[in-house]
Amino acid sequence: MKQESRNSDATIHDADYAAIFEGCKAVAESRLFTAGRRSEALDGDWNYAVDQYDTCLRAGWYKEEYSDAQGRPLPVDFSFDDWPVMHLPCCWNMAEPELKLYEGGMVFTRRFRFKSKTAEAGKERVFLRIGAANYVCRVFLNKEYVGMHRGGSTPFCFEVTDLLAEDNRILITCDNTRRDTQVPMRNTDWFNYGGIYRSIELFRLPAVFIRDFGISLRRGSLEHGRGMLDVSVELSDKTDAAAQLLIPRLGISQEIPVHGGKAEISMEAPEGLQLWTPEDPQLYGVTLRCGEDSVTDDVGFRTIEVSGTDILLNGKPVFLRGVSCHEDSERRGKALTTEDRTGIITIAKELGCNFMRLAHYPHSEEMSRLADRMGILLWEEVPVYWAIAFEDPDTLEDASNQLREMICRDRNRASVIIWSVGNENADTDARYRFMCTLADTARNSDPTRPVSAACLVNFPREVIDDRLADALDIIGVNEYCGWYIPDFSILPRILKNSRLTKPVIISEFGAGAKSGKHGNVQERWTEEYQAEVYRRQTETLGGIPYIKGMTPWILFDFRCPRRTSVLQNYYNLKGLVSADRRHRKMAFSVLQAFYRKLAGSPDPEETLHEKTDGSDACPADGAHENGLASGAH
Ligand code: GCB
Repeated sequence: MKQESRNSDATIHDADYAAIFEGCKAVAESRLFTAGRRSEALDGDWNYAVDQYDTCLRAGWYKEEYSDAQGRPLPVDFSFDDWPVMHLPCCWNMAEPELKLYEGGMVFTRRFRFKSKTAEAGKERVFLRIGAANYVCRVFLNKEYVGMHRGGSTPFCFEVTDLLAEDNRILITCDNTRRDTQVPMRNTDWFNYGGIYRSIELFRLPAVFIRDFGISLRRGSLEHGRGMLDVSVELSDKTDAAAQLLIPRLGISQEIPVHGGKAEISMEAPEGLQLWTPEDPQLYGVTLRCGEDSVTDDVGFRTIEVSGTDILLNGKPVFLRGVSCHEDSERRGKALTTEDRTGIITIAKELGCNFMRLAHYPHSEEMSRLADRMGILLWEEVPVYWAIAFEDPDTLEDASNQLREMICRDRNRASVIIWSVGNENADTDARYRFMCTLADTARNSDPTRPVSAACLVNFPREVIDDRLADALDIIGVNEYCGWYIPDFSILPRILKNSRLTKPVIISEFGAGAKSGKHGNVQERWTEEYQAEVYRRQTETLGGIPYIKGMTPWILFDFRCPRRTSVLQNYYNLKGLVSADRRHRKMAFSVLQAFYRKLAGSPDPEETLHEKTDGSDACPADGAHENGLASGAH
């Protein structure tokens, strides 16, 4: 038992100081449907202070106590308005040179004015939404604790109606300390950017509002005609109401009866519905009205399903010509601009892709909106990466919440076709249970999309036999034959030994190459070596009937603290394109030619030669006969 002491001081002695800030957790169920809603952004200049020792929480800075009960001035350790300024959203590592490698606690605060649009109490409800903050985030408004959120990549909301005044101070603590029980845990192969790096917004809503709204084309329904549209509605309160669904371009105006705050209806898709495909990404403006509330979204209609070893898009087999991608920019970290994201998809399309794997955590929702518009299929993933604390129930709850938050956020996006529940976890009993629970969670939250995960190969036995495959609809496989596994000849044997009855996506293969470094195909880190790995990989994988897609690692070089060799200079160099997005390495053309051939596009060789200028050229024919170098890198 803890011994009481007469002179203890909670601000310095209390080891459990954070316990009182664990309540009011924002979770997927407290989300808001925000599409088509107007918001008031709190983005902009915030005062900030590095708070390595969590003194803000320990000493209650948010209470702004400048004097004691008798009005005598107190010494204070903070000065909000005089603190330096940072423009949010951003990754703090990119904001100031001295924060480049900072991990830990940070306090952000600003003042803002807010004018209620109605004098009638209870008429207007106001919610704060933060697009993403890495990793533990706590919000205080006008000296009161509002709530907290765990997880670095998904949005979260709090109702702040009763705390708002005309003049407000908001204070947010954000802690990106890596911990073994978090998702991801301490060890990853990407940079742990800190900060509130997606928008901070206020939404004004009516007393009863639309919390969630889903609309999709039912899988399997195209076989029997025009397909069925499934619509679901969730209101903020358990009331009865009549909602109205409007899709003007399809002539739909449909009343939806809501009972106890929920509704689910199905209707036959109208004649003239044009299915969404990557080649023709048709989107329809969809509005849902209910009482005083209304939301609108741009939605594409398509089905995605698995049949035997096939992946069917709109009922037809599709090969997923993909590439993996991190959310990372040399200049902005994870806080990419619309232009950055559009540029990424444009380069993926130039590569011949119809598919991208957004690794290893939920990227901004803007990415899936752009993919909807630009026509690219997506794999979205939660950061259940490597050695998660699979035995820890709190870790499972955290992972499951991140998964639900991602699904709620993006389930109306036609581009998103796969939910991935993790990457490269060792096949233990605890991990099996943990991941099966996540697979079930994904299916319960969204029965319309297949579930996958990137599994490891059993190299000693030369077979893909991860037990998790049983729980997946599509098996993702990471293999680095030609790189971490120098002997390439093992790959055909693995593929032959693996008797897989589900579609497989080779979710990773690749090799490192320093942009502009040339040599022969046996010399690691040269573009020639990387191109040779791509040539051999595509030759081998292209001939395996159960392989229905691939997302080689990776589109761009990315920041990576584990990679300290002078050559890598804290970057992972497996990109097909340099980190500044300017230089396409030779392997880019190899994959591009392969994808063009698969897509039945004009002669890839010709295209290749058209583009060739010395540095982008492929090595001479027959180069691969030389084989790949062996030995560890
Ligand atoms: C992997 C991981 C990925 C790494 C990559 C590499 O298997 O899934 O996150 O970055 O290998 O480059 O080693």
